[in-house]
Amino acid sequence: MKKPVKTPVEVQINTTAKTAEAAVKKLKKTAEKVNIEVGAIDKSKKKIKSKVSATHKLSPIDQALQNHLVFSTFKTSEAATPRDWYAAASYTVRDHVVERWIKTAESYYREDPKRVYYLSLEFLIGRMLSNAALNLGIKDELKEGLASLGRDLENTVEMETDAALGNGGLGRLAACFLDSMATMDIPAAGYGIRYEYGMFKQTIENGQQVENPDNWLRYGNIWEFQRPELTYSIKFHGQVVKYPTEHGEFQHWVDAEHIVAMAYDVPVPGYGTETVNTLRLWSAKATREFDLRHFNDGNYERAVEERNETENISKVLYPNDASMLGKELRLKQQYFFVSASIQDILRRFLSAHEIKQLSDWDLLPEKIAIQLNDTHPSIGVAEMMYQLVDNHQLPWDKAWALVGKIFAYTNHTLMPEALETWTVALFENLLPRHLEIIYQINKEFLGMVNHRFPGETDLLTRVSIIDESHGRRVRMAHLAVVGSHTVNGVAALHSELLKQTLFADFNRIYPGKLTNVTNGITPRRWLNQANPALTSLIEKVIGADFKKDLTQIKKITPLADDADFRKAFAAVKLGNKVRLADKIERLTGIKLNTNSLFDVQIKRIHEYKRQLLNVLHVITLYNRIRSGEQGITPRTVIFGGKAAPGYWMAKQIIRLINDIAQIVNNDPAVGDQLKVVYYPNYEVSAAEILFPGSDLSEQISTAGTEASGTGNMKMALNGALTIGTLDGANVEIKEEVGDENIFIFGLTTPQVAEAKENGYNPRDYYNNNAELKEVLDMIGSGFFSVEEPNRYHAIIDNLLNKGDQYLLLADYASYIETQDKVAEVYKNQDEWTRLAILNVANMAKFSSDRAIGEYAKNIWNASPVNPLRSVSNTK
Ligand code: 26Q
Repeated sequence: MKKPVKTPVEVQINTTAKTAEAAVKKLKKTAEKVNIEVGAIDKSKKKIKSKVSATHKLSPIDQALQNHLVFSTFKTSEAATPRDWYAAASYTVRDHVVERWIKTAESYYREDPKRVYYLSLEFLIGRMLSNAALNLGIKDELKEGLASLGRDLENTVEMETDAALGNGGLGRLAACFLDSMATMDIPAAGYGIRYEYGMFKQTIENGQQVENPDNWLRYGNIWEFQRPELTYSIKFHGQVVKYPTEHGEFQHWVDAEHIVAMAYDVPVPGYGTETVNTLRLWSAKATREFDLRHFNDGNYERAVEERNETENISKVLYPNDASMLGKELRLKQQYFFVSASIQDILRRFLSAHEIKQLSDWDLLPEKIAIQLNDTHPSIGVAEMMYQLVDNHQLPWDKAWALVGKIFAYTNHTLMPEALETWTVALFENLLPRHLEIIYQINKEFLGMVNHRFPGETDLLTRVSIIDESHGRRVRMAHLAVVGSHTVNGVAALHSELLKQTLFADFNRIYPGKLTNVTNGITPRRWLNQANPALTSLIEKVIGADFKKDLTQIKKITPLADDADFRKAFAAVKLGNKVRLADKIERLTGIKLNTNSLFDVQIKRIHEYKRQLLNVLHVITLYNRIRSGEQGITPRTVIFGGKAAPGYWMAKQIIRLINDIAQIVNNDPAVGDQLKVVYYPNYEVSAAEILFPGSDLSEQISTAGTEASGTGNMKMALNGALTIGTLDGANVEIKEEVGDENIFIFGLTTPQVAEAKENGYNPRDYYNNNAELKEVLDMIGSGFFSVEEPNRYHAIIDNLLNKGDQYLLLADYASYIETQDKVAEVYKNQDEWTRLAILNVANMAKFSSDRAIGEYAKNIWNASPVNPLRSVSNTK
């Protein structure tokens, strides 16, 4: 039997037809297919007509650009600055985004699919205009439109300030995942904080890092939509009162301070689809009541002060990426955004589903999945319990059963100093009710463990959510593991190590809970947008499908043996090197030889990533040149990356690199054979120029320390060869490209562990390797810091006398030998190009689409909803 069409307007939203007639025709066809009443469509022809004209009112792009320039920026084309043109272009593209955004929201509302919520303290998005235009398929039109008005697309997109709401890998992964979820039509949303100041801007002054505030919102943000009506109240402090009822003891959180979270929505357009998902970022606002309290007291100043303190919560991103620091404000940030997000998630669920009885709540895990990006949002486990038990009066056990089906947690590090713990005292003061909830979770968890593993008291101590041995601290990773149904690492090796070390006990307690999803990167930004020349070369030979389905890129494999293709590929690489060299000259004044090997290490500065090992190689080369060695392959060694402001040793490493650059770059004996560059303020927009211009990708962390790495994938996808250890995703890159197409060196993870167990002595290496000894002596004696010969004493002391924690000396010889091989292969440019092509060809696995596919299938149980396909026929 045919069902009547409930609201014909709902149906017509799906149409892309440009006229009412075409829409009606199309709708009738669809209606027949899905077995709904066709007559109703004719009856609502008038409504359809107005809807069609409303949805297709967008003007041609050149006209829209002109209109926006005048009406949105209030400038004539004579008076417009490049930034005004950027604004006009953004408004123009944004109009196209908004149209699809509404359709997407409507289709999710209609279809009521299971939704995925990605909770992250960081989203390192970078620029949006170029990416939005690309994903919407209107980049060429935009380019032409701008050109017809005498403007250049490249210069226009350059005016946009990066959205740098993240530190590094973890934040950029979140951004790549948003792109993939939208592209794959997954009904997903990101939740985070709208930091007023993102990652600091780095300048290099006298060779040293200087941090400057990132006032990214100074000129406004065209890509966000403030939602002043969408607010939630967030509580801090206060106390818990307990009172008995006939159903047992109840707890109430009272006398708390209230802070308002206000939503800002950022569109996330998918590539080659109508889907536009939402990234919802929360901003802290003081409440009105808050103000009035003090105003009424006549204490105006106190009112202003409190207002500022409150709004500080979303003021600035913590620029620390590898060590946990116990700042109260950081925990406040975490709870602030998690509470707002979970309230928002539950509000959406409750507005779409009628909950009449307890069993109706069983629908919750069928409709929502929450992914925790590291432990930073793991307070969400306790917050969900709080919402369900205290606010919605669910029995504890029922609520806990639901929580266990909703959350999943991704771990991004094994480094002990990065593991999040908070003192019980801080928790008690800031979130007293949540501490009680955590105690209760822990009590039941330990009860279960004790029951299953009787007598293993050490086990209980080790896995407890409360660490009793370090002055009582809450272990956020344990809370995340206990509260999640799935825990994943981010590369095969990392996940294996999680099972064997950090979470070995949990792997015993919850067999099967630990799993792996190897990271990926979005080919839209990291190939198509960053490297248009390589993209069009590939497109010419295999078509454009690889952008949405990176498995297609394998098809270029045979072309590695095609001399013409190699020539074209090498020309593209050279073009990208020229582009990079120009940029570097503008930034630093250093002129580069674009025929030299561009050897690039760009990532956060950290001892475990071993920028210092790279430095040792640079000095080794310098010494060989000075000693008159012939036949050295000319190299440009490029470093880039930020050090956490409080990480003194990382800052010393930056300074050392710059000191070395001064000496090497100005030594007439060196000439074109070696140049050292420190690329200042490495950020997403810089990465888009650096990756395509690289020949050699440095991925040289001590085996067992880098969870995955994603720069390694970006480099290889842009035709760089990797020199790396068997660490993180390098292991899988090697598997994909083959042993002959990657330069692997150094100790393996078990060898590193063994060396440490057997009393590793770095001095043995120093005494037995003349080149190494010379290099270290030069640094230690002030060869690169004549004004202050002792400047790098601590670095040398660490390596020679303090145990060389990351085994640089143990890996030095192997690294140098492998670099020599690299230099040899590079001499044969044609062979190098062949290997580079094979690297690109074998990157299919490292698309974030593949990663998201695995999350959706194995962890979220989520399916795509395409706003074009979805038709209201079920409800
Ligand atoms: C924690 C507590 C308090 C303050 C700050 C932090 C904090 C913030 C950021 C701790 C860690 C981070 C960032 C970690 C990170 O970027 N990890 C990287 O994640 C990538 C994506 O999975 C991996 O590829 C990298 O290997 C990993 O280092």
